[in-house]
Amino acid sequence: MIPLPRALPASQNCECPRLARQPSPAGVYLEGRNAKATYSVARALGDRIGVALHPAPGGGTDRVLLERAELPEPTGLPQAVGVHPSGEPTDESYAICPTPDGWRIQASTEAGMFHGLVTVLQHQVLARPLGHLLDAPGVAWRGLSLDIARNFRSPGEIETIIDLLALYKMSVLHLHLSDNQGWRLESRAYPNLTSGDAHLTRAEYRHLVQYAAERHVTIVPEIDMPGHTAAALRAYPDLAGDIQFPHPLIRYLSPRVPSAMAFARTVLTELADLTPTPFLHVGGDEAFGMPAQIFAEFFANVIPHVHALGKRAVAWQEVTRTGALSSRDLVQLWISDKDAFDAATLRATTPAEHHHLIDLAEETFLQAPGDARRAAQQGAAVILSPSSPLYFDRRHAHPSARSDQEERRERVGFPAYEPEPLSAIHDFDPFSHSRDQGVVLAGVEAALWAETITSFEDVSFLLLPRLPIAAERMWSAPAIPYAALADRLRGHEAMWTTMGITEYFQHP
Ligand code: TNX
Repeated sequence: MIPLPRALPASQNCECPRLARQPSPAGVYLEGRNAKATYSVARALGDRIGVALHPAPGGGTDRVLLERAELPEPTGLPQAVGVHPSGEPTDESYAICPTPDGWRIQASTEAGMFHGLVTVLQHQVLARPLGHLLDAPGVAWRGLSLDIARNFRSPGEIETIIDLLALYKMSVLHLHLSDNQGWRLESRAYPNLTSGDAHLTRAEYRHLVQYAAERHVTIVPEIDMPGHTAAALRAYPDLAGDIQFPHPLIRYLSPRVPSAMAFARTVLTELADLTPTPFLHVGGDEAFGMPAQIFAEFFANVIPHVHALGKRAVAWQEVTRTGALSSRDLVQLWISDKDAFDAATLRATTPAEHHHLIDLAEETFLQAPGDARRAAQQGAAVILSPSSPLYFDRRHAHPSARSDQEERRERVGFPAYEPEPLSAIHDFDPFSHSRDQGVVLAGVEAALWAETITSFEDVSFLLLPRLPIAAERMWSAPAIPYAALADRLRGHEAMWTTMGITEYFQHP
């Protein structure tokens, strides 16, 4: 099972029988007085991975009894570290106890009951005996950031990704909704943003928020500003005012252009109206060529606006340089030493007309080493997304076991990143990483950027089997040798295939 439960063996005073029951191929029967909502969602997830979940009363065996109750004994596991995306501390723990005719799942919250059911569903596919266990996550914010701006993903494809997140007990889908290449969420006030381009309608976005919430996944939407906004400036050229940008490839929203500021505030207001949960991601990365003072003015306006909407901001690490964030907000750290911006090499390999652009980019990257310290000083907890090893838009280092995947392996992944093996993700430890950085941990997010992606198959090839490996580290499951994990991953391929995912990296 992935993630591996954190406290497996029954404790001494547990009344659970010391047996481990074999899952039945015919599926399981769900009972529980208030389990109706959980039942329909879990059945839908079961259907996706090929497990039949029947309503009670059913057969005499293979009954799963869902019980909302305080756990019968302390799990011995500390409360998850970090910030839950609901904004409230949330108990996600559950216990499973084998009974004469099946299993009993106990949890004090819907989220815990759902995780328990997912555990049972996975066991049905893996056909391994399931005994007594206690389980709870080690980190509250367990996320995947998905770039649907560079290459759009349909609602159905996003649902599949949400199902994968639910299957691996992750809690956040961060949707990168806008960038230079496209704006992917319908706006009422600014309809030209999406005209002619593939995008989510407001109704589709609302549906996805609901679909995710039912699976205990929170969508954290991102409108990336003030850089990465060329798509908005193409749709509404007036937003540029009379700003003289320092390079033809540089565009940003300036707080000194009134229409640009009205735009930023309005699209965030619309986003807040569509999003019932507390966090809105406001971007803030790579605003190349934007004078520091003007960048700071932008966020001095935008962050209080987010707060006035009743929301909390998440921002890329560059925003720590503005002083606009408060302790309610979260900072996402992404720049790894390993992928340091190498201005010298870039200058040597790019035409001279772009050298000024490289200088401007270098200016923002040179400040990166101070961002974590600034986040800590501002009392903002951080989401760890170090590009190494958590950016999944990185080529796989090892050849695929299937030679017909080699073309894809060479093509997909950001070319500037050195390819990495799957074991690099398995070696990532959020707790030691946050200690090294001297920050307060909010959570962990992997990220899949889409510059090199042209299809859902490209997505699944970069995502699997990396996602379950990362999920296991986010859950803080006991670390086992990588070889054993690689073995366990094999058993999951059947679930992905049943879900209709045909292209996952066939790790050697
Ligand atoms: C950096 S991560 C970016 C993205 C790119 C990504 C490629 C971040 C905040 N900005 O715009 O897509 O690198 O991996």
